[in-house]
Amino acid sequence: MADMLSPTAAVPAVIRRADYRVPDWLVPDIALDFDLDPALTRVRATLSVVRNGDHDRPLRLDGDGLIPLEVKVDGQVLEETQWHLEAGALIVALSSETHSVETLVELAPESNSKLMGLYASGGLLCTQCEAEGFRRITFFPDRPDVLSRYSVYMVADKVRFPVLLANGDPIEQGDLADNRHWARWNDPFPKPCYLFALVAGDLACNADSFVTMSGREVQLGIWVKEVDLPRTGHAMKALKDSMAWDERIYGREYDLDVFNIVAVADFNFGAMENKGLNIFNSRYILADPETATDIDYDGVEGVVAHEYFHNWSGNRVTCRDWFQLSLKEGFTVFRDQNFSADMGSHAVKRIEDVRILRAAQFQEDSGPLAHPIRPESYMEISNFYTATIYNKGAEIIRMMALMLGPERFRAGTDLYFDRHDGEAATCEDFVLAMEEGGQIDLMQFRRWYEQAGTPHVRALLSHDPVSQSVELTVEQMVPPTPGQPDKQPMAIPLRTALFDPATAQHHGDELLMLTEPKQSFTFTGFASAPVLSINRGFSAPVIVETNRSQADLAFLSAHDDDPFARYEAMQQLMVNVLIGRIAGHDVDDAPVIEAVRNTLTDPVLDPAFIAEAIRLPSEAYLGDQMKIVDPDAIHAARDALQQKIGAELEALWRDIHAGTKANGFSLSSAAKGTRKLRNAALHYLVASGAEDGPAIAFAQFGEADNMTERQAALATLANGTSAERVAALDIFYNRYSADALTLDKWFQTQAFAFHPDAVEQIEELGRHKDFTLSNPNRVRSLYGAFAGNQWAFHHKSGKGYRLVADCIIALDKLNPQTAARLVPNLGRWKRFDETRGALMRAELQRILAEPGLSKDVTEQAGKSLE
Ligand code: B3K
Ligand code: ZN
Repeated sequence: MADMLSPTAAVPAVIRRADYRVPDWLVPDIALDFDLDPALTRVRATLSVVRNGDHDRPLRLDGDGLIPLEVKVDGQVLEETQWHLEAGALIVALSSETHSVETLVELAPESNSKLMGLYASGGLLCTQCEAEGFRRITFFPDRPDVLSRYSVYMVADKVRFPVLLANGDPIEQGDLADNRHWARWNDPFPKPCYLFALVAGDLACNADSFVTMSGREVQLGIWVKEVDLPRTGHAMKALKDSMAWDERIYGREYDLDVFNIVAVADFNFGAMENKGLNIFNSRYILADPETATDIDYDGVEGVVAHEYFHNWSGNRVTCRDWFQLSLKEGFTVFRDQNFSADMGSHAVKRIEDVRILRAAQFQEDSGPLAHPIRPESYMEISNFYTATIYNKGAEIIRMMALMLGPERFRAGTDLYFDRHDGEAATCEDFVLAMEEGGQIDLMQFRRWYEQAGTPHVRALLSHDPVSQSVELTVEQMVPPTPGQPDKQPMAIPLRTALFDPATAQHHGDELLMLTEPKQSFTFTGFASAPVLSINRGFSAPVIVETNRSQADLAFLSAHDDDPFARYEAMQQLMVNVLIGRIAGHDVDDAPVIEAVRNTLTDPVLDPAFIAEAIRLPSEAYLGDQMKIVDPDAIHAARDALQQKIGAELEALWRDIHAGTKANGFSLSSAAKGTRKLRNAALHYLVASGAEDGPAIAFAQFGEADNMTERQAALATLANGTSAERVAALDIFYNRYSADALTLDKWFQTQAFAFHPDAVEQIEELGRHKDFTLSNPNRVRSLYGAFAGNQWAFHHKSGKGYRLVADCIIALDKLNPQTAARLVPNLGRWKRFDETRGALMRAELQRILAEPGLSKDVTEQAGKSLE
């Protein structure tokens, strides 16, 4: 990697999992004293430190950009010769087994554009510490296996910062002279410093309470700006539902007397599970029908649940080191996915989750940044909050839950929580608890933690009419990934059923365990050839290839009783037509059109499922099926099929659209499903080319009483070049420009749109007066969305690549973490033709040549070039 970098760039150090050592010093207690002010905050920290083991190594307290104004040991001020700084860390030699160490530093939160540590957002002061932000607040051993009890004292101006919050329980507060006031909070649960949080600001509270299963009353608060208070109801409901769900499903009760959530406008990701004081990106708290789509509502519910669930899977049991990140993230995603499924539709939730996995994680797993869910090394841990750690991590837990069944899985999680409560644990600890509590051998299964890459499974069914038996031959192959050229076979659980085409019945669902490179399974009692339904429910995160005909897939798309498999059959039917045509074959699209018609007219299907099933695979997913992605051919083929489905079934689309006109807003699953189907119908109707398409979309845009329908109509119009497009975008802007989250949708809808001048439009939007690099949501809405618009981003001129690279370079100077998130889009150059590949590489090299590039972007761009 060194030779990829410009001669001046420093190569960031590599941290390896194998190098783990227990901490030299522990910190059982810490007292923090904050004198808060956006321009100049003083932080005094008093640490009780205890030598851990028999060694004479000095105390090393991590720091990032901190200058110690004072260092005391056991109350005595040290001379400057008695301590020194090493790579930002404070090094102090200590003679005894225990000491009290005190430091004083000054911070300028208002100039903290990285949004890590203590920073200012919209008049608030707030913190973000995971993964390594605490070292930007005070000197401390910033690693998750150092657990401390925190006592926090804060002083601030009472007018600007009337509310002072921190982790744990409020102890006392009082007034001071000069309009200042103070508050003290204590957190009785020892925690790693990445879970520290404080917030100071002028906030209003949606206050509620929850009685836990043991009868304790917990005070709940969602803190937002006064004007946003009416938009917090959904988040509060989600919080209470999550608390009840975790008691019911996992037997886990909340432990403190208060639970607070604060919404902030400037946040690097979704939310943060700080103990007793979650801090959220406001987009995952605020929702009302005027501004939030159903997807936004579901996002609020899912993220509130996710952060709440971390109280056990993450906080009570935390991670020993950052290589174990999936221990808390994979498990917690699995928990939030199941919660959301229980709150709505299991079938639709599974389809949505698999779509996300395929779009984000499968791409990652087949590119230069592929890594196992428990990585072996990293340069910057912020780069490892990935779809692999989160979403593939959740799939690994899901497979264990499937193999064990609900009771044994629960026995495993009970053992895990009980055994490791209050500890910093490892992925291996989790697997051991599953083995012991669930009575299963997971020796081979552990490879899912070690090997990167999405396994390919080839399943071929052959029927012998004489013996009336079928043989299913299954082969697996795990592709090479960076640093892992050769792979061992995985343990892959495949839920399978064989359908009798005459009766559309099967003899039960079987869990086949694939453990060898190649295996055969024989089934008897089949006079005629059955149809194979495999990887039902997406039981394993693998790519399955079969020898099923279009007729088999059409059959399954109409009859499979596993909703995921039914959806999957439909998708595969569509993929086969599109990929065949892109390869120049004359593939008949009649089975697709018939399957869509049958699905639309099946009286027993749920509208939300129908809307999922009839959707064409995304351009990116089609690209993933090709060795070399051809964005233009994909776009043309998909557009043509969409137009054909639209035109051939035009009457049906019109009927559905007219018959689903909303009658008052509701968040019931039925109402949400109806809106989803209505929007899909509108989409196909406009795609059909019907002359009145844009007018119908424009009418929906104007008449809708909710953002789900309004935004979908806007998105549909944004794809074309109609006069209605311009009018709708203007109306939307004028109506919502004062609301940042809704204005993000205006940027995002245009960034996702298929428009002939997409790249120029993005360029112009980047210069818009409402665009800013200092708000991560805005950056993601424009450049993040655009980079996901395969056809536009991969414009053969390379203009799209240049735009995103320009953004990365400019943003890196302000906020490296968010800048680095954009880099992987440029990294899949091996999958594109030589011209595009060379253009992408050139942009990566241009980025790497930037002087002063962050460790975050250096790691991502460097690895992407390998
Ligand atoms: N644990 C945080 C993510 C922190 C990301 C730091 N780069 C939110 C979550 O996963 O719940
Ligand atoms: Zn999480």
